[in-house]
Amino acid sequence: MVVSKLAHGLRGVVSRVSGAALVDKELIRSSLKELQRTLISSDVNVRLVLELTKSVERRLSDVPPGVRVKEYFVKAVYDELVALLGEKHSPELGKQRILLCGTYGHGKTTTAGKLAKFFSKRGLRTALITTDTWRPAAYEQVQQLAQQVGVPMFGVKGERDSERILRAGLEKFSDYDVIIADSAGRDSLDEDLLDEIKALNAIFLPEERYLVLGADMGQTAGRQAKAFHEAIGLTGVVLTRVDSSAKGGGALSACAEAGVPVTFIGTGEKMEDLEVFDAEKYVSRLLGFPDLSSLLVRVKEATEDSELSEEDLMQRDLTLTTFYKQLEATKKMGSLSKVMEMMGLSQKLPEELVEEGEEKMRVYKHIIDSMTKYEREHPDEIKKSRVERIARGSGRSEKEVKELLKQFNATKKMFSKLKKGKRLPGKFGALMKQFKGGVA
Ligand SMILES: Nc1nc2c(ncn2[C@@H]2O[C@H](COP(=O)(O)OP(=O)(O)OP(=O)(O)O)[C@@H](O)[C@H]2O)c(=O)[nH]1
Ligand SMILES: [Mg+2]
Repeated sequence: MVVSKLAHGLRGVVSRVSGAALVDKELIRSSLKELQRTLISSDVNVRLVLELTKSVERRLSDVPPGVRVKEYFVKAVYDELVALLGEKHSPELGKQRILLCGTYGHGKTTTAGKLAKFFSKRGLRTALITTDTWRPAAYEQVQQLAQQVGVPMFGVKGERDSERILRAGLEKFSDYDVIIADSAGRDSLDEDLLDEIKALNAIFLPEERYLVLGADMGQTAGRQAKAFHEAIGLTGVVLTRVDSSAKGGGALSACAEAGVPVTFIGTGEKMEDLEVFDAEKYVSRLLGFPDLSSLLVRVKEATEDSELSEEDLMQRDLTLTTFYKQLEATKKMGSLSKVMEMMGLSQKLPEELVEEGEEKMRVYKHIIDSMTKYEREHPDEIKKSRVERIARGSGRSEKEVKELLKQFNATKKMFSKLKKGKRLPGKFGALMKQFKGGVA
């Protein structure tokens, strides 16, 4: 299996460090080199690899008390790999249309069958439409898959007009929950293919627009993802043949970089060989580290203990260390804005912060990770040259670093009002407690 080459390399690195009696600079240095070699051989872009190892190195200069360097190394490698490879997909289990596109032979039709099985198994009435007028026997292939997974299909043998087929299929399956449309591929990503997919997209108006890509594309997957994304606004990539390509790491990281999330991965030729993509699970499996999850929890708790106390939250000045915690807590509480509004502070609330959601938080976290401890505690001192360095280190733009600082300052202002609110009696006092509870 393909992942195993990457897994093998990663496990080697992690077990060498975690099994060492003494973790010194030399061991870290050589382990990071090995990590680089492993990722590059999985076709991860060299720049991303260098950023990743630099990040791990940087974090090791700031190991929280109570955590051993080797544990922190494993945790840092885990975190950085998760950030590199993408996110977690949560498929909508409701009424939807899904359009599959891509060049020849990457697994569109197979994926159409797999997805049909996935959704129908979850109790949704699912149907397949084949609009492929190019591949000989495309109709029969879909017919066979549909039969295998037990869903109806629609296609018109001999019809050359894919748009007409799609319209008729839509009519036929108008009362179905999930309609999956397979499309024709081409040798390469050309105008003809993009025009056809744009036309189908305009008729179908699908909620999900997935590009199907083989993992053997490696980092070139990013280029295709971008091109299709520009054409029809992809909502995701389905990465196939993750089971048989050594370049899965490259393809996953390239899609994440291109800003198109990997939603499902294909892990074999059979209809059940489809997984919802979850970067954390995927990386845990790659690392295969015994007891990884308890190590992660322990390091997380120790880190939180050392970084965050109630005092930090309410009495001391807000720092970037506590800021990130608040972003997370705000999300957990659901609607900070409601609480704030009741306290008459709604004008001051940096709404975007709450709304822009997870992606922003991931970016912010990445940027904050690239700061030194001193910078996190003294954000006012982050001036031009530090902004430049942090941007370089985190692989984000200077604009984003500045934006984070701006958001931080806005929150800091709001926070000082909140602190005053602590003295408010009755209802407001209770609200404050609630806020504190959410944060702590
Ligand atoms: N090992 C493995 N093989 C896969 C996977 N997905 C698809 N395949 C195989 O890849 C080959 C091509 O799959 P298709 O689904 O026909 O590809 P397509 O994109 O529809 O091809 P065209 O219609 O010709 O453009 C078939 O042999 C599939 O069995 C996967 O996740 N793992
Ligand atoms: Mg096909």
